[in-house]
Amino acid sequence: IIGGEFAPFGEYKWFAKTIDADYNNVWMGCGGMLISPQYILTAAHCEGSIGHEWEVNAKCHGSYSEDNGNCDQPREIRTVSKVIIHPKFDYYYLSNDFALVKLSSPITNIRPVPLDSNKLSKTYENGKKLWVIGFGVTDVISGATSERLKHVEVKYEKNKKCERKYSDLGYEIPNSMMCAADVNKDACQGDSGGALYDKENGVLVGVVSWGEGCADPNYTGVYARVSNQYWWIKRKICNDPDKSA
Ligand code: 4AZ
Repeated sequence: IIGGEFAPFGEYKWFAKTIDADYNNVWMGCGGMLISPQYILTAAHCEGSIGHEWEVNAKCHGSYSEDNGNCDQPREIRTVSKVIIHPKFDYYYLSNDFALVKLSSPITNIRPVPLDSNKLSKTYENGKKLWVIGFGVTDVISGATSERLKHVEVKYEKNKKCERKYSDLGYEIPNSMMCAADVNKDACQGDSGGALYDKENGVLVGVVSWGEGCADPNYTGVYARVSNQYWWIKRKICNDPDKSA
């Protein structure tokens, strides 16, 4: 997260991150969101790390030494029982950059984040304020990431306007994507799979996906648009014969 602040403890308990339990629970470089008791929504291009373990509950994220007693809830760690990559995910264009991760057992003490089921994000005007959340790069020069969860307020940018910026690189911004950033505020490497959150309405509207650089005024951060694939997500989870999911 570029230009952000530490997220208050407990604000995004549904936020999750990839870890490797075989290596001291080291962070594996992607984020995700608990969207039902047993499913995490993340980015398909995080494929390399999403099959390891997941840690949910941002209240305690990265607060091993600096929580000042705020971390009164145990972090929830689960192995993965299934990974579902969106069938139309395109690694070259990064279109439909969605993956669903089924956890080995449900998480019952954390409320999942509601999804944008009403195509709310399609009604946004340029400048609509949203929040990006993650542990990714905070400084482009040093490449440093954050031990503690960060968030930053960014502004929505309509696809046409965003696509114009990317036209010199020949990149397209189809409906399955959406854009948001602000001056010196953006998602960056390591924020992938994390959340673009409409705090006003309490819904998850995007998944951190890609962008040319970070906080570059010439290129806006790009997200997978949740409302575009809401029914795919819903169907996959609801059709899971395991009813606790
Ligand atoms: C990445 O590499 C990445 N500025 C994610 C988001 C952005 C850039 C890079 C957006 O995961």
